[in-house]
Amino acid sequence: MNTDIYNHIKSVEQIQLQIPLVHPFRTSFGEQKSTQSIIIKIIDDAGNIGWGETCVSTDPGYCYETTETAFHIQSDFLIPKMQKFFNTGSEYSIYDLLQYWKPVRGHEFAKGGIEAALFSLKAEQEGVSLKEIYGGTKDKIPTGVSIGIQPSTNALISRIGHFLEIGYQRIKIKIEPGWDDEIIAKIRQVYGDIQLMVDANSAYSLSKTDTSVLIKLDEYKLMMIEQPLAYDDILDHRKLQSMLVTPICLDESIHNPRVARNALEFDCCKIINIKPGRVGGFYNAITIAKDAGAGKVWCGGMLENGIGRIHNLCLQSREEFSIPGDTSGSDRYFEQDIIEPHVKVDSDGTIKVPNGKGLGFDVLEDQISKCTTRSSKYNF
Ligand code: OSB
Ligand code: MG
Repeated sequence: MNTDIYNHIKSVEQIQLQIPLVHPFRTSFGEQKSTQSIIIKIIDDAGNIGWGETCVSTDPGYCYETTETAFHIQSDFLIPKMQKFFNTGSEYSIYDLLQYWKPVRGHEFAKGGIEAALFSLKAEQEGVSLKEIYGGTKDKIPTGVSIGIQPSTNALISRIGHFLEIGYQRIKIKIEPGWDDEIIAKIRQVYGDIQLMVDANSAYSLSKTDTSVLIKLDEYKLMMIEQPLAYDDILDHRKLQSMLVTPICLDESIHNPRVARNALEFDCCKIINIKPGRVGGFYNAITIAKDAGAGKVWCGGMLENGIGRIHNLCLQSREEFSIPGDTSGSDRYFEQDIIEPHVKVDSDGTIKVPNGKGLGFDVLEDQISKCTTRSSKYNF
């Protein structure tokens, strides 16, 4: 994969946003009413602009990184290193920058947001689409929706109905002990054999009670169970996978191509949810997809705004992404997105991948200003 950057970087900006969600999003680890991600804006000497999103949350419920830690790691370590990198050499590549960042361990989301902005900048520099940069070929991608834990079974049933009516091809529901077996039975009873999967966000253990519930779920022919066990485990998942027919999909546990390879090779899971931010960016996301192959990966989400969403769409236009992902339309998340037009799901449950230069959408800087809670700019 070519990752060359052609011009000198003039400035890098971190823009922290707060955007209200149209519907609170509840999972087994907590509830979210707004998103607070950090947009990265990079400008080169020729005036090209690259955009990326650091899609972290304010609470360390999903992973240890938060908006605060990502802001800190970027401003105190990643951006100064980047400045040095771009001021020392005369030829630059994103891949080489990733190597230069190696002394900063972990903090994949912090790295991923900056890296995404560089890929978007690269597309502008070359005058091609981000889709082309990511090696995408498809013009549209099949998609699904991730539905949080609801106040009642009826509320969940009607919410699923709403999304099926729009056309979403696959429904993912969040589960936790006590909100699992019975509601899944009800969904199957009402909606028959729709493409259905569940995400536990690490709410279960290998206890007798929990494993008996998870084994019982085989009955419902789910596409997969996402991250049933601990966020930092792969070996207990291997034990669990050997007890289940339903494929396990790992999300929280996978932070880089090596762990992804280990998890598949040692049967700890059959499928991997690729969130580019969680694996340190798009270079790693594409490496994982290539290593695993079609049908073994799909693209998850972190309630991204339009900028992160376009990057995810372009990634999914690669051939490996045949399983519908979690990239939903802008209106599923926000009243007003920060790009124009909004991302829209067509009635066949697909989203068109932009073909235009760069992101292929307009970034609404006025809207970004309205949602900004903090920003820092660094001149190189
Ligand atoms: O576990 O996949 C998850 C959102 C925030 C944090 C974790 C997860 C999610 C989702 C929503 O499931 C995906 C999306 O619609 O962007
Ligand atoms: Mg998940």
